[in-house]
Order: sequence, then structure tokens, then C-alpha cells
Amino acid sequence: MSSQPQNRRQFLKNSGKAGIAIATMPLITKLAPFSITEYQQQALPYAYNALEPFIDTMTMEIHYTKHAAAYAKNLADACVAEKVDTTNTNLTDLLKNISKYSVKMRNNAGGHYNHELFWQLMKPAPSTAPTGTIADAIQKQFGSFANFQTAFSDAAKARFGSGWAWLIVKTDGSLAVCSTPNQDNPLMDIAETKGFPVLGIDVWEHAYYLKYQNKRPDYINNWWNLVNWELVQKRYTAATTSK
Ligand code: MN3
Repeated sequence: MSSQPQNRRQFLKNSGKAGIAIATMPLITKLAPFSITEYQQQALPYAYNALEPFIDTMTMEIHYTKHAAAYAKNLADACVAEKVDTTNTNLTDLLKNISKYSVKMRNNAGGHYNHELFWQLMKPAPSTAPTGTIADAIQKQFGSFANFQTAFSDAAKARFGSGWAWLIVKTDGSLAVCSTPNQDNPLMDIAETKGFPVLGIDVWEHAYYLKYQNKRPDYINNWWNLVNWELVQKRYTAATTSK
């Protein structure tokens, strides 16, 4: 009997430690994987309602559990059919050689990579303006942050039908805004403008239609409140220091 309080204290101490470990894990998951390497869909780094009011809960849930999940599933099927060893094939390398594979592989490898990146590129509002070397590079390339936002938003608005707009680092280290159709991305060897994507926005109707209907420009304008500039900086650093 007399040992119980001691055990209880010990229990609380231990469970307290475990609590810290558990609480820290999602944070690490959120910060670490800034390169997209996994072929399986990863956990969303926030709740479905975390991006309200700019992206509504139902859109996030359907987008993640139905659309993005389907790309991951169909990518897995394509990898089996086309004998891609997913353990030893870097997902980025697969995209860089996508012309050697089927249309199914192109659509779903792109769809999977793009969405895994997209979830991470957003975070609950408010988004703070970029700082550091990415802010300097944007200033240098576009003249001002406002000019960059206009160029990026215009690319997103002008994409006819479904697709994405991107901020990329080109092979010479400079920044550029571009857009891709469907689930293509700038890593692909078939892309019109190639580079490493540091920021991207999904402008498929499934990304915004429930809340915004035909008003894609309103979705784009609001989306700026969600940009995870810390991750954009990490990806920019990775792209400009690995060469
Ligand atoms: Mn989508």
C-alpha cells in the first residue's frame, strides 16, 4: 500500500515523458519531409478544418481522402504493371523520366507528388510574408513580392481547365513562374518549362468548387493566406545548394 504513491508518481513521470514524445512527433513529421519521396499517401499535416475559412473542411476531406488517395492507389497499380521498384526508384527520378512510362503513370505519379507537396505547402493562416534568401530571390527576379504574386496568380487563373501553377528554380538557379496541365509538374521531362517546384497551387475545380464555384480568382486570392513560406525557403535552399 505504502508503495503506491511512489508508483503513481513514477507512472506520471513516465507517462509525462511519453506524452512529450507523442506530442513532438507530429511536429517533426510536419517539418522534416520537405522532399517528396514516399509512394504512399502520407498523413495530412493538419486537420481537415485547419485551413478554414479559406479552404473549407469538406473540400479538404474529399480532396485528401478521395482525389489524392486515388492518385496514390493508381500510382501503386501503375508501378506494379510497369515493374517500377519503388524501394530503389526515387520518385523525383521517376518524374524526370516520365516520358518512358504510360499516361496512367504520368497522371498518377504527378498527381501523387503534386498533392503530397501541396498539403505541406499550406498551413493554417495567417501566412507571414517570406523572409530570407527566397524573399531576396523573389525581389531580384520579379522586382517586388507584389509583382511575383501577380505573376503567379495570373498563371493560376490563366490555366485553362485543370492544372497547376508553380514557382520553380531553374537549372541556372533563377526563379520562374510557370503552369502545367492536368497532373504534370515541372520536374517531368515532358514539361514545357522545367525546374524544381518550390511553390505550387492546385487549380483543379475539385480544389475549390464547393466553396468558390466558378470564382477561381477568389480561391487563388484567399490561398495566399495559407502559404507555408518556411517550407518554400527550405525547398529553395535545397534547390540552390545541391548544384
Ligand atoms: Mn487536387
